[in-house]
Amino acid sequence: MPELDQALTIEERVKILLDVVEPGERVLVCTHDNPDPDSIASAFALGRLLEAKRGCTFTLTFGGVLGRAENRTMVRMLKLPLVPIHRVCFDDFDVVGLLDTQPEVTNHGLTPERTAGKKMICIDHHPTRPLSKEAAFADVGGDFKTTSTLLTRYLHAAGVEPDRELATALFYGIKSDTRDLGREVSDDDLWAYSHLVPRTDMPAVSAIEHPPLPRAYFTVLGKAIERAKVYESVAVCDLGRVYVPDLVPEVADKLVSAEGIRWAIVVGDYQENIYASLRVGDRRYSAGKLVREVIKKYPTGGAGGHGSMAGARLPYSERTKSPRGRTRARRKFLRELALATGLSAEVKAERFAPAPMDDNKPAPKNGAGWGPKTSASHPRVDKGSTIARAVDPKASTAAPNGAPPKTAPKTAPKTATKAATKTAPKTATKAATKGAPSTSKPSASASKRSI
Ligand SMILES: [Mn+2]
Repeated sequence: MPELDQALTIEERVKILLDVVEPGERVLVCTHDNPDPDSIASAFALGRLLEAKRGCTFTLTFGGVLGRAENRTMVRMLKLPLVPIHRVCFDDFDVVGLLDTQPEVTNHGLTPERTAGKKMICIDHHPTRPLSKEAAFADVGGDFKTTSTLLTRYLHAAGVEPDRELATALFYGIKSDTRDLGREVSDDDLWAYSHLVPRTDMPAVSAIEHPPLPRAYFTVLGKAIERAKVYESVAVCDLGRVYVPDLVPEVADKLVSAEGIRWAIVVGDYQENIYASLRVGDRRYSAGKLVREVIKKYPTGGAGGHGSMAGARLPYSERTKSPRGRTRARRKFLRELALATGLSAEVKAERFAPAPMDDNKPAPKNGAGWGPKTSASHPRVDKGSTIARAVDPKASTAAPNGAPPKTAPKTAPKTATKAATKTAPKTATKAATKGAPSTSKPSASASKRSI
């Protein structure tokens, strides 16, 4: 089928979709690998839509790992009938649905061999891929910021009322994909969100958003904060091995939330692949475009994403199979992604997080509080490195030399000292509050490493 004309109304699209599926056909609906809430919710919705309008039976399947604690809680609480793809017998189905990704993107289990002779339905809000027009039905691209938005509109147009579980799943799909509508959204996204509010189980959403976290999660988080480096406004981190690939985007989300960070780029090692995740907190940039540009050099890799968030998966090659080779490959990829943001290779690395406070020393007088420390309260200052060196395993494992950088005295912000003196605060708390504005911009050079 040629690409669906985006000028078609939702009613017209639904009609075309329903014409593609025969009554009673068996449908396999598939998310992308390591699915996010948007993919899970929209896949479930397509199954329900075809069940209601065509009397189809459907199986909801996913590839990869259901990693994020939020997503696991979502599936458990809403009793979503997800089946791992390795348990699926493809001969049992006439129709395959692919949601929130497209056949050409390699982040899903619907390989051409598995889907040969079956009708493909693809619905995705990410930019159109040329091969999607070969699907029996493809509604891809468009102005929707989530696939759940499209499916909410489909259900509405078809007169199918979602039950509480489905409505909650779709609501959470939209909420999480748009970060509470905080990212650029279309009128359709707003409509779908408000349409779902009265149908949603809000206590369930709250429970999903605050799930119990495995203790191993904190280990990874600690490691991430320890390892992360900052080049100007670009935070990068090689997580090394992770227990679920979802930790890579999760850490990227955390890093990009830091003050003064525009880009967060995180890589991790999971089974035979490098997982990379990019976040950008500035609407003038597109993480999706950047990652697609970089992945072009790697024919075995795949990438997807849009404005503020994107990801890539790159299998290790024969040449990079050894543990050292894997590390080298990851850091090379990380470096390429970082440089693609426009960063100069000459920029020096800083620690992402300041060194922990020393309990035995008095709190710094300049009101640094929990913010970035000046060199005086920064006992660990690593040797200098540019991004070129940071990707060299030797350089990155270099022991901190413990000496303050030569530039240190310059960096004690004069205004901060003055402010602190002028206002003559008697208590440290006051100093912290008053002095805060002068430290809101991280005193970068303080933690910069000298060559
Ligand atoms: Mn999505």
